[in-house]
Amino acid sequence: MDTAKISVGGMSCQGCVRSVERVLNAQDGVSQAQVSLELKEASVCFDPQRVSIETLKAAIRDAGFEAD
Ligand code: 9UX
Repeated sequence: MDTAKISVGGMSCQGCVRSVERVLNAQDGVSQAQVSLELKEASVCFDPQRVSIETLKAAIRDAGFEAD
């Protein structure tokens, strides 16, 4: 498992945080995703054989947020 820190933009409240956590945790290959509103960052533990960071960023963007 690798851990990635992904900058997440566009989150205004804890509801947004839960939305981003939900989409990340639903991705194949993600074992655990936690999002901080204060840090504007997602911390994602994932299996790089099963999912790429680019795919995780695309999922965040599909949910209506920004990812870098
Ligand atoms: Mo909070 Mo985020 O009411 O779109 S869920 S602002």
